[in-house]
Amino acid sequence: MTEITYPSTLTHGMSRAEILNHLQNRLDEPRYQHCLRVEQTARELAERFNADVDRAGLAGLLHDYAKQVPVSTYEETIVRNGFDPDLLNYNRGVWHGIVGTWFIETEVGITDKLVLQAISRHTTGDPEMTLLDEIIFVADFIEPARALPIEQKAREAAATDMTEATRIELENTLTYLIANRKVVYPKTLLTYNAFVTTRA
Ligand code: DGI
Ligand code: FE
Ligand code: FE
Repeated sequence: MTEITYPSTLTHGMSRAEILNHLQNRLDEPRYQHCLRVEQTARELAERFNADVDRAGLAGLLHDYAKQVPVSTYEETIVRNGFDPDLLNYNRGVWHGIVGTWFIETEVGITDKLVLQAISRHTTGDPEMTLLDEIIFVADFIEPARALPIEQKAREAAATDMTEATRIELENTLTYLIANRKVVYPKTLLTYNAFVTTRA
């Protein structure tokens, strides 16, 4: 396998090795390995559907960069940087996408809007997802270590139809949240509604 490199237009000249260093500083080994698998899966999906392979790979690699940022750091970041205060009623599951991009911008220096948007949307989705957004959302769910039947079903859908794969994942997310009596972030529900009603 040839080594992955990213164009300096996306990374401001930072090498992939330096990005990996940043990730390793923020993540434990299992989560870091998950990010590497999502990078690879996102690149494969982007090739399959003619999306931007480098943006997909970079977003996949960094998507969980802020998954292990301490809760108190999140709370400070939300208050000090103009994020919706309602976010304080949620948790790292919701924060690490929407607020996580703040850490990726300030600590890793990634500024590409499409990469940051895909990362921002990777947990809750968005009623209007781009193909790149769907690729990151689904790659997270179907990376090779994901072995549940519902994950296999989404993997099969992603062979031909990213919107259907996204819909399967959204159904699973809502089912999981309700079955476990977890609070649903409004955007997660809005995304679900958009995909079950109006999307082809
Ligand atoms: O970060 P990963 O584990 O790889 O995957 P992810 O970014 O899809 O995060 C999944 C977690 O996020 C899972 O524990 C459920 C949680 N989550 C997603 N939507 C919501 C949510 N949690 C709450 N409370 N509300 C939501 O709407
Ligand atoms: Fe995540
Ligand atoms: Fe993830």
